[in-house]
Amino acid sequence: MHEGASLTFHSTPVLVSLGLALALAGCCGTVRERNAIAPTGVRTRVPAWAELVREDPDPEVVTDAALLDRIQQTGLAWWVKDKATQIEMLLIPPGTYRRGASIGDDRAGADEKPAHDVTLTEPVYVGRTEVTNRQYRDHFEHDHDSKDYEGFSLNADDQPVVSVSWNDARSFCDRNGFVLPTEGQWEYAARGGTTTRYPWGDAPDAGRGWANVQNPSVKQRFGWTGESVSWEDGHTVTAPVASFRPNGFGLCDVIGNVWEWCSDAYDPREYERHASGVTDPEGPASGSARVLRGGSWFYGPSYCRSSRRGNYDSTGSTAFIGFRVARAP
Ligand SMILES: [Ca+2]
Repeated sequence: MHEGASLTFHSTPVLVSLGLALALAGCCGTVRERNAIAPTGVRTRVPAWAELVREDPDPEVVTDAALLDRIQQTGLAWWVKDKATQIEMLLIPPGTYRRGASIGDDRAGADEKPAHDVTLTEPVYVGRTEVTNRQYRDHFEHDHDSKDYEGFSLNADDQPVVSVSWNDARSFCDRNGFVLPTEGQWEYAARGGTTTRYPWGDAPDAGRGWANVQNPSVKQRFGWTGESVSWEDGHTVTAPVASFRPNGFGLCDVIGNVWEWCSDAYDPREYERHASGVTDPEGPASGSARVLRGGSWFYGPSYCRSSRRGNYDSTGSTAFIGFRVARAP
């Protein structure tokens, strides 16, 4: 098995006439709990469903002054924990960013073009890490088995859950009051203020310490062909979540570890339709292929770019695909 061989990305989505996207829109449009009152002494607002971890952004993590300002302008706490599941979440503020192929990116696919402005009008909390096996088992499917890959376990409590379809991820979210991030939210969150190909810049080889991707010894062990990064990241398969440094919003593992399901149906021509800009995009109204973002432990640098768009059938699951959750304040 080599890179890309076992995860075939659809070039065209199969359309189905389900009310799925409508249901999604309904979830995303839930009335915000604007009246939640923060405890005395806390300056920022904490959602009713959450408890406070840290009010203000860590200046060593959120280093971009504009992002810091946007976060503080919301009046919402930066880092919270969902009371029911203990899933940690970080505030992603409203804003406008450039989505799609980074300038000069010769690895960018046609579906990443043209780059265009995306405006997000509402703040959203996004999981600080990918959902773990423990969280998935404790709050959805108690006997879920993420299995192993050629003898290397994917099933430890603190590894990201895999062997979950988009439908499974949606069901986990429905059960626990979450939604999946939209593709528009995902890339904004993943870029963390950057305009480069990776959160660490344009050169894949500068990413050491940032991500668990296909590294040379793993490639050699499994006899894969195709590209890998030049550095060793210390992980043969999935790494325990938050093993690597956070991005400009404080999110961990947005690049690498596991592909992350987004709520959107996949349309390779989505960006063409939005060439002049778009506000709060949610993707096509229906489609059985759903968007995947961020690359994974199994994939090399082309697949692990911030703008890379993957997709897979909503009923399919692999050892490379997991998800992170989102929730309105
Ligand atoms: Ca690795």
